[in-house]
Amino acid sequence: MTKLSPLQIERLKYQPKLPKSLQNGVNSLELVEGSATQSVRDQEQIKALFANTYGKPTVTFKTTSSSSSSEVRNVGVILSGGQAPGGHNVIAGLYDSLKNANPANKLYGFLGGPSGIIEGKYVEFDDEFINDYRNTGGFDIIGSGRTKLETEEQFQKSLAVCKSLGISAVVIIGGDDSNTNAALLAEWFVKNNAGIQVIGCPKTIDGDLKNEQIEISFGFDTATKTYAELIGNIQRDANSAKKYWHFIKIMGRSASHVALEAALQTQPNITLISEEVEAKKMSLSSIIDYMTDIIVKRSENGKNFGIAVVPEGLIEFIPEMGSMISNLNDIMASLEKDSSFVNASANEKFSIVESKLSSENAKVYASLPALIKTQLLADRDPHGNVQVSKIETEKLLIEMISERLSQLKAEGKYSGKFSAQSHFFGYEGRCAFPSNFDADYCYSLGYNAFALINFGLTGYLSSVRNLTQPADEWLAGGIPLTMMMNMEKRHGEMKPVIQKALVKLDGPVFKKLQDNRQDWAMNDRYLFPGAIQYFGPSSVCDITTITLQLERGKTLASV
Ligand code: FBP
Repeated sequence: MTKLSPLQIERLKYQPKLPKSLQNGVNSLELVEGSATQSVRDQEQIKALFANTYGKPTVTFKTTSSSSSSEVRNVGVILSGGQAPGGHNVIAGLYDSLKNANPANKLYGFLGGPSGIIEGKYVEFDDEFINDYRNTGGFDIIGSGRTKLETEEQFQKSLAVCKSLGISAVVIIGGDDSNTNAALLAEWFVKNNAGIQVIGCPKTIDGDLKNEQIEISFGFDTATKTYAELIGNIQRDANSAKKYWHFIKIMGRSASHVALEAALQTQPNITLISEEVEAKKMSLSSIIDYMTDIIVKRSENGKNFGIAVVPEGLIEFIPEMGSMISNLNDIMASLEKDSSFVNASANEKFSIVESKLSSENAKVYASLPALIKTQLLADRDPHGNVQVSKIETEKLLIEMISERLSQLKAEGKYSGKFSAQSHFFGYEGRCAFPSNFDADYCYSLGYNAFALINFGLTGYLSSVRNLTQPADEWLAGGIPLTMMMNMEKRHGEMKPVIQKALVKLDGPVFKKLQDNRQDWAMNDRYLFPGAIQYFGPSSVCDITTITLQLERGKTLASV
């Protein structure tokens, strides 16, 4: 066996906590049905597209004193999309649940994401295999991928692979796009009498797959704590050297939950929130004004340093940029397949794109530095999204602010020094050792996924809630995936997709930032969260995020 680090050795021994209802295994459960559901929007279209899986009730589990036997089942599991801390524990929970229900049950892991089920690439798990991965970060147990499962051919191939392995249920661990795949596959299997159930698990560090029943997606807790540790360290450095402005872009493809949570944990001088930028219709130029104003004022107070937190998805929320990117996405759907475009030089590509964009959008595109123009043309992901992680917004802001400050200097309105460092925190947090919260939550989600399978459900998302209470009091159940869906444009066409939950500007989490940001801008109130702790007092090791606590109506002592 490969050599393990001391922390790995200790974490392998950690026994994740389960909600009380699941502690006696899935054979002593009773299913309680809630009321029928409907999709968040576009009900008629979603109902027509998901005729067999639409409108089902939410469900919860209750323990019974009697224990039933469970028929033998083979289950397949897929890790889909971006890595998020705790994925291995979802698989460990699913494995333990299924083996506890009937030791003859088998769990197969499809390799490399959804392509594994199409291509028939898999492994069968056993105790030894699973035990090496308990409470570890990463998705390397079977790998992940972003293949979109949507065509008849892919479904047919998936069916053939499942049939050959005797698989009667598939668990897809993924974010909004991957759970959209899960919903499509579930519907197709029912429509074609395949006898194969599909259950989703809410994963994504982005924290945007949530509603009343899904209080948070797994990975958000660990990733935000990891970024907060790094921001805190940089704040200490900035406050020591007092010579740099640090511009820190924080991952989160679309919603700003990650940046907002990391900011509440660290209290930097500037925090941009994409949803606010969109709601206030802030142009790029007005964002530069806002940031420059703080930089100038701090400089007047003798502080030529500071910290600015920028959400990864910002660029798409700046109205003129969002409109240009959406126009660009439509154009790129065909240009990406056009070899004369693919082989053209950078300047030729810019001209081709500008000639195809609407005149307003072409002007916006043309005004950007070449670096950003090139990054905007990078391949779309399989779901047709521009890959915002590849767009260096933090550098764009630094460049534009530098220009603005030079102008002010020339006008005699600024005499400070502006020296900036840029950072992008994303990959640093996606595979961290799961926090105790994520270790417990993920294990419970996986354990619960098998309970949903055992009751014959399909097209459901594993739901474990009441998460600000001790794990004992968590509530296990499921919600129909179609409940979270609406119609959106992808690759130039309207498609059914799970709606992303964005930061609510009238919610308590954003309000906490709003109430404090002026003070944090000028007076340095930096917090230093330090590294995630796994051993020690519960007040340090087991606390959940500020976002979750505020959204669940908790009052915070620390912020
Ligand atoms: P998921 O929604 O699949 O969980 O992925 C989220 C994410 O981590 C985003 O925050 C980020 O924009 C994206 O993945 C980057 O993905 P990739 O590394 O595949 O480019």
